[in-house]
Amino acid sequence: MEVFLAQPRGFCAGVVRAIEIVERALEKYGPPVYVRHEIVHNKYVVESLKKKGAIFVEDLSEVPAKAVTVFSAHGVARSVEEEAAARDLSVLNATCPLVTKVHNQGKRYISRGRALILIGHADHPEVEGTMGQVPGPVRLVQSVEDVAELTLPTDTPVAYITQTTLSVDDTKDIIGALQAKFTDIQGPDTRDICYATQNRQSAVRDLSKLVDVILVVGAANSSNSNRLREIGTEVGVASYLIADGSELNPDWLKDATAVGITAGASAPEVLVDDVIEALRRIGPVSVSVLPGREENIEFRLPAELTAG
Ligand code: 0O3
Ligand code: SF4
Repeated sequence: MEVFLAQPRGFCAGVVRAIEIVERALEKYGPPVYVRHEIVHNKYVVESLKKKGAIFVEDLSEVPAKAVTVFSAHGVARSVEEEAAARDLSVLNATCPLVTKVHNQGKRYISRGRALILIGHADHPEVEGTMGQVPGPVRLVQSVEDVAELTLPTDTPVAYITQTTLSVDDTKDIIGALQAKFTDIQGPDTRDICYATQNRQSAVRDLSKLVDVILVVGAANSSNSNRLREIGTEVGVASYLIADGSELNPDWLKDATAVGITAGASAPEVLVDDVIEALRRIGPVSVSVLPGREENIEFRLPAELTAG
């Protein structure tokens, strides 16, 4: 069995930064450190940090007063920031700078008097955070059909922003529908889908040309990982999202001679290794890494974790 690894795959700069914030907070302040929501959408990462003393909560009411509290990479609404301030929590914000950039764009558009449209998935924490960061109503659209249902007059000055982990292709279609509907519309110069999402989607397309089956390593609740699996399926390659090697089903490989592996932005490389090991238990494999775009983006940590 030939195994091809997509490049790039796995951790993005925002995920590396978010995990490092929790680790450094544990070193600097000692456990426990509270984390609101999974720091990134990956059980293995969350369990590893739990072992080091992190406590994960969904609601700040579960955090004792004054405790060190980290906001996850996906961002939070202003109401969450306000609640943390009211409860005197010591906050470290691990929101990815590229998510914060989207928040700031939204605020700018609203301050210029535009009606704001967010392209994204309902109930996703990043969308909840972005909707709760901008001071004004936000209309959420998830599809071209949703655009048709928007009741705003078509000459209303509007602006759009997007979730960072969407399908590049679907988003192009939705932006196209918005531009066709509204006469005065603005959007960010480059779409807000982040570099890591775009690079991983383009790498899985390259991968799909060589393989019979695609395995995407990532969590079921990880938006960017789900998009990678969808792309594989759309181009006609059987594609499966798996958390680790234990979820590999040998039946998927019955007629396959070449298997492609990629990983979502929140999936650590040890889990890719674990999937390769699971393949080896089925039969001999040779592994090669595809050529792909190099990434060298790094984000700075919050100052309080780097000083002294
Ligand atoms: O947003 P998504 O569900 O893809 O989040 P993950 O899986 O934790 O990956 C990191 C991406 C992120 C924090 C938002 O851009
Ligand atoms: Fe930031 Fe993009 Fe990674 Fe999300 S996927 S954490 S926006 S770099």
